[in-house]
Amino acid sequence: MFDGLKEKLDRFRSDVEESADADTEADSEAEAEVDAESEADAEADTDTVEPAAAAADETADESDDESDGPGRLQRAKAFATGKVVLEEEDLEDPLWNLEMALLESDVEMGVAEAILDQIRSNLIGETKSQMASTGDLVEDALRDALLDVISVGQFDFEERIAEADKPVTIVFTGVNGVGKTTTIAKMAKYLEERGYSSVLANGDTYRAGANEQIREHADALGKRLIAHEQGGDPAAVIYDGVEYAEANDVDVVLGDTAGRLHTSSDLMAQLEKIDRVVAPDLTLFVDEAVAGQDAVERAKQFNDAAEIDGAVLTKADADSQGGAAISVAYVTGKPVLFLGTGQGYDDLDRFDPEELVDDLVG
Ligand SMILES: Nc1nc2c(ncn2[C@@H]2O[C@H](COP(=O)(O)OP(=O)(O)O)[C@@H](O)[C@H]2O)c(=O)[nH]1
Ligand SMILES: [Mg+2]
Repeated sequence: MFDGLKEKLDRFRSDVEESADADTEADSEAEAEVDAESEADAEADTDTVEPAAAAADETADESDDESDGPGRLQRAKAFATGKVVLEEEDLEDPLWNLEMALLESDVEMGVAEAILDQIRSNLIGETKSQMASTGDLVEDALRDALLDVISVGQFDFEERIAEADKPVTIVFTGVNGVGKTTTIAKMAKYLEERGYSSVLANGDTYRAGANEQIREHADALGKRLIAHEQGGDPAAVIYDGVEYAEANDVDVVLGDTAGRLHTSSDLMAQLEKIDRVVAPDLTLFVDEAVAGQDAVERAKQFNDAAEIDGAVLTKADADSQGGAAISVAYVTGKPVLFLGTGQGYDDLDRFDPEELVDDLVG
């Protein structure tokens, strides 16, 4: 998952390290001048985190590169006192490369800019009282910046379900083929494992074969399915699902919808009607992680038409870019709550921003 993005983020780290090291080498040729810049380089040049007192000696002793010598010692002393770490010029090229890499990974433009701004303000002129390697500093800055954009709007889904009046109605929206019906089946299993009963309601009355498809899942999972004839009113089906749940003490109603083009005003009118008739507790937008920018754009449009509470990104198992996973929350203000990671019923993972960032940067 997101391996391509991981590589690109790692490249940023080595870019900054290299650019800081290149500075140091240039300085060591004119080693009489130990100025603020080389102080920064000395700190940036050391890869290990060591106690302050030992740092000056050890860095000089252990290093076997061409910058050994008095100049290096002086810089190491500067390093030990913990001064300015990195300068804007050290970061210019790496940041440019990072921006290109993020855009290539389908990270939305505004999101990429937010990430860069955050990294810039974290790294440039940063004074550290404790020593850390350039790599560590870059890693921390990346981590903070990513977490900031990824965790927008996060809430505890399970807590929300636990605290809501029952039945809780969850409606799934999104275009055709992205994995709504599969996600509903996975969600029924997910809820069952946490002690919640559920009923499926097939609001996809549009597509031929939709009833049969969701019925297969319902049968496999031992869940009740509420369905009407093809061409029926989706709001009425989900409404019936809620009535069934109320009458039978079922905890959660999982409402499917037809996935047609987000540009279809017809469909959007349908979602509005569902909103009015059923007043769902949660509306979850489903799209494919692999769709990248398109998924981000659709999330925005669906959220505008029938306000969503969160998103599920499916097919993350096939996505190496990660652009949608990084961008959707920042762009819509609504959190990504789950990732679909395969076709099995167990392949639904709670989206945990910290875990994802650890995975991407760690
Ligand atoms: N690899 C993978 N395939 C998925 C995932 N979620 C759904 N699919 C597949 O995507 C296809 C379309 O899914 P479906 O639920 O019918 O989409 P819907 O039209 O939005 O209801 C099916 O073949 C699913 O098995 C996922 O997380 N990973
Ligand atoms: Mg479907």
